[in-house]
Amino acid sequence: MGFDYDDQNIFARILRGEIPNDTVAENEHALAFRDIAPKSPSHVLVIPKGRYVSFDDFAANALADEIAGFMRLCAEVVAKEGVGLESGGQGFRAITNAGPDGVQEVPHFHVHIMGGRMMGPMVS
Ligand code: DGP
Repeated sequence: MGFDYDDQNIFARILRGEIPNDTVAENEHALAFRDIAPKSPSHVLVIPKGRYVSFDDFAANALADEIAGFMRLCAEVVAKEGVGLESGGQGFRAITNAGPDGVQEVPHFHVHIMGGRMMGPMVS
């Protein structure tokens, strides 16, 4: 994979079962679990099971099946959380932070799916 990956990052440890998580959904390629410090009534993190540091690493280097599995799990999460437009929900925000300027804390690619309230301005 493209970038240096730290096997001791917290999400790698969650994937290995070393740290518990509140799982929302899972498939062959991805895991979705509740954020430990939720910023909205529904705040779920979706991570690939592969060793990808950030969005650009995943986008450039993941296999098509991994990308499809990841995206389909995102769809499952928004449906399960009742926020997806396809299932009559009010909508949500899906964001990913990358690197220092993106204020990425955990160096394993993840998307935040946040819903259950109206979001504020996108950039802060
Ligand atoms: P960021 O890398 O800045 O996109 O955000 C990382 C998020 O991960 C942050 O919202 C808090 C969450 N987080 C950090 N450690 C843990 C953990 O051990 N368990 C869970 N469920 N979430 C965590």
